[in-house]
Formats: sequence, C-alpha cells, structure tokens
Amino acid sequence: MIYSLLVLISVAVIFLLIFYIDFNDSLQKNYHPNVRSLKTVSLVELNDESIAERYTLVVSKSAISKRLLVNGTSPGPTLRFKPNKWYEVLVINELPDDFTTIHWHGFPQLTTPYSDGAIGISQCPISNERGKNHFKYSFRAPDFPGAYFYHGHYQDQLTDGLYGAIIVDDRNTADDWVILMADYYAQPAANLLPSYLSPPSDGDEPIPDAVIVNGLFTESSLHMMSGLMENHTVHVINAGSLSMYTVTVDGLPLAVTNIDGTPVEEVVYDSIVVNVAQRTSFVLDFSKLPPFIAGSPSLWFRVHVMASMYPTYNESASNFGILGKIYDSSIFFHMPQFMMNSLS
Ligand SMILES: [Cu+2]
Repeated sequence: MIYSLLVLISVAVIFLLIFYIDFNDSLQKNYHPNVRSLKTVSLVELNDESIAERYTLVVSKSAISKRLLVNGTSPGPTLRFKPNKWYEVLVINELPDDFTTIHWHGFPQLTTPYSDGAIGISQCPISNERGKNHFKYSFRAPDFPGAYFYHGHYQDQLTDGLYGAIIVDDRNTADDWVILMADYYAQPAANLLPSYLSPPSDGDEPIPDAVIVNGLFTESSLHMMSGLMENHTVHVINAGSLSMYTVTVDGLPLAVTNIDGTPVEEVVYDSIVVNVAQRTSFVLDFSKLPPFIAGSPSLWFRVHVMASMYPTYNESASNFGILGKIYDSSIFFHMPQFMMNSLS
C-alpha cells in the first residue's frame, strides 16, 4: 500500500515538473535562444528565433578630423532590419584612448535589456584593450517599421560623430533615402564639456558651428541624378546634440507616414520639425511638382536650424540652412560597397 502511494506521488511530481518546465518555456518564448540555454527548445522554435543577420561595427577615431567613425565613416553604415527579427551586432572598440558602448535608439529591448547600450546601467563600458575590446549585442528589431538610429552612449561620443541610421521595414527599402542631420562642433566634445558643466554656463549648451547632413557640410562633390518621377520615401533623423531642424522640399508636400518608429495615418505638410533624437518618414510624390519647377534639373532639400533656440547669437548661425539638391544622390547616404564587405 505504502509503495503504491509512493509510486503515485513520484508520478505526480514528475508530471508537475514536466508541466512547470513547459510552462516556463512558453513564458520565455520571447527570449532569445541563447538566453534560455538551460532549457531544451524545439527546432521549430529555434528557427523562429534564429538570427536573421549578423553585423560587425568597428568604432574608431579619425587621425585627421578626430571624428568618431563606424566602419571608417561618420555617419556609420545604415543598418536595415526586418520588424520583429533577431539580430546580432558585434561592436569592436578600436578607439585609441576611450571606452564606448552603442545604444539602439528607439528599440524597446523588452527581453534584452543587456543589449540597450546604456553604460553603467545595463552594461559595462567596452574596453579598448586588445582581446577585450568587443561586445556582442543581440536583440529583436521593433515590431513597427520606421526610422531609428544607433549612437555612442559613452559621454558625448554622439556629438563627435558616432552614429548611424537604422531602418526597420518589411519591404526592400534599399531605395529609400536616409537623411541624418546633426550638429557639428569644430572642437571635440571633450573640450566643450567642462565649460558646459561649470556654473557660469547656467546650463546653456554649446552652440554648434555648423549643421551636417549625412556627414556633409554643403552640396560640394555632388553627383547629379537624372529626373525622378516615382514616389520616394525619405527618412529624416535628427542625430544632433542641441538643434531642432525644419525640413522642407521646394515645391513638394511631405506626406508623413511614420513618426519615431510609429506608423501614422498619412498627413500632408509643407514642412516638418524634427527635434533632437526624433525621426520622421515621409513620401515625396514627384508627379505633384508644380510646372514651374518640374523642368528644373534639381530641387532643393532644405534643412533649417532653429537658431533662436541658441542662448547667444553665433556668427555661424548665418550659415545655417545647409542643404542639398534632391536630385543629387550623394546627400542621401547609401552604404558604399567596401563597407558592405566589412559587415560579416
Ligand atoms: Cu538615443
């Protein structure tokens, strides 16, 4: 009698254990397979959550300009992710004299807080010591399509040029135009920080010396494209440190479709305002060009800084309103072929 009772209890315990493991497995369904390495998972689940793509981003410093580069350029390469897919990005710190981390701006990181890149909060700095100078971020791309960006999250590395665009979309979006607007400071940010943090500054942020669009100051070295007639999606990202920008395109309305990684019902504006760290996507319909512009070989894409937000007038403010011609493809950042090869 006592033996059958013991057998019954053992069977019940085994059943409960199986249920518990199953239940926990389903609870953790949203986690990356590596995170639940202690549990067995079915092959189907692994396939569902396997890494869609792996990237390598190498952070370095230009010996000439002292700008911070990703894979040799600032801005770094545009990363294109599919919604809700897993990605792995290996970040290698080749800075001669500094730590770094990379933050994926706008990514919820719901089950991957260790990949958020917030130094001192969710991760330790990535050292520049050989052999230890890397960190592998793994995360699920956001559910919603839209424009996001990555940037350095150690001190003011963003201000020194450590940033790049991320486009999340199900479609093949390689033809979309990506515009990264940013404040440019002639001095390295480390030189500006002490006076900004000192009491006399009264919290007034340093005034940028110029605006850069996709890493360029002006339309120099532009390459002309032939006329465009189809619709084009444009993603504008404010990767600046202080300035708010007003974006307009001569003669064309901006049909806004996405704000900060959230699809919105299409609304048409003449101009849009993009504050620091904000992103807006809009569609340009070239068939709507007014006749007096339609014949023109180029069109101005204007990025105006709101200079009135600066604490004091700066001579360089008169140079603001840097822009490029929309038919000039080089203001739209496309990843050069040699950079594609450096992504593994
Ligand atoms: Cu950010």
